Amino acid sequence: MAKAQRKADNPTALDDDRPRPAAVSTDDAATADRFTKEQEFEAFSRMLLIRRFEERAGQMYGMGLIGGFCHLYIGQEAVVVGMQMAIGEGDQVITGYRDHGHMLACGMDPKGVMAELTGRRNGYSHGKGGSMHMFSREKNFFGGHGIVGAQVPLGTGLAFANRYRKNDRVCLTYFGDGAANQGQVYESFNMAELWKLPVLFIIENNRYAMGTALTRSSAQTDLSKRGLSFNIPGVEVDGMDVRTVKAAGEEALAWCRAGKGPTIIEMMTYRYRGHSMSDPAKYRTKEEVDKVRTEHDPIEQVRARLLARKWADEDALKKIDASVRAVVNEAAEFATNDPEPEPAELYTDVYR
Ligand SMILES: Cc1ncc(C[n+]2csc(CCOP(=O)(O)OP(=O)(O)O)c2C)c(N)n1
Ligand SMILES: [Mg+2]
Repeated sequence: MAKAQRKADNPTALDDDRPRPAAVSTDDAATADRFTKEQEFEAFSRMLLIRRFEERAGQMYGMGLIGGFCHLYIGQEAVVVGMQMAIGEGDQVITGYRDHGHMLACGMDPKGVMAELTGRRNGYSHGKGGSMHMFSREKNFFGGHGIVGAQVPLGTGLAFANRYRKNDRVCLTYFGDGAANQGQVYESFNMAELWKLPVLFIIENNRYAMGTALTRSSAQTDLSKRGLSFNIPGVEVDGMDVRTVKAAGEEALAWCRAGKGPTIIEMMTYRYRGHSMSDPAKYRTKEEVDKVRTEHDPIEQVRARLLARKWADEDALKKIDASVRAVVNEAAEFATNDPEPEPAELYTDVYR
């Protein structure tokens, strides 16, 4: 099974004594997980796309261009990018409402995602779904689910279909630390292990469920152990380091593909922004957020390594940033000028 990345230091000093992700550093302690130059560049630009897209979505929300709920993924980018660097052709992804990063990492069009956020006709759901209701069969992205934990039985069902069709695919089922306390998660664990389904449960432990810290809501805060009574193994991984994410993902996927059933990866991560755009964030200090941002940022880690190895200079990295910003600008422009759906659209995609 994937090796646990248990780090000795406790940099974010929260109110439990669990190990915390390693600090931004140019050292290569995890030599086995070392990236090539190409992989570092790939990780850098893919994470940056999510970061810049989310920053722009936040601005557009503030301008009143995006309505409803909007949950940003800023801070957690290494999780989904590292996993997408590990998956194989045809593997599926399903997650909750904090889903923009997953869609972009799956290769969905930033224009279509942003246009859905602004409720326009060329959005992925023709402007009728918004942030939490986008799907792409083509890119194997199965949502985006607003009911906490709902994606877990759905992802298990996708894995059941894979098993039934003998197609060798694995369903990556992402959920949060808060969702890990949902009953349907454990019904899914039971069936997944009983039938040895190819499902990889990825718990994105960003330490909070809305305004509730994990330590306030959970008797067992080591979420990698949550499958033990079903005989599902799990590991805890530094979810701020894209290299350790990819390495753990590859091992876990090999486990699932070998017919050994489900497994769990608990990704230790952190969200910088509020739960949603309307979160006053009274439950944590600014210092706590700043500390993670300055010492553990997933993108800064890659930037620091690229510079230290002299694989890039500041200018080259600025150029990548500029090209990522151009993609995001184009998406924002499109999502602002694309018309709203025709009123007749109200009667399409409705099932009786
Ligand atoms: C069944 C259900 N209960 C409550 C809610 C309200 N709610 C929305 S998000 C959320 C917190 C979930 O936190 P977590 O699973 O840690 O995910 P994160 O937001 O941190 O990504 C809650 C309680 C909901 N959407 N669905
Ligand atoms: Mg959470």
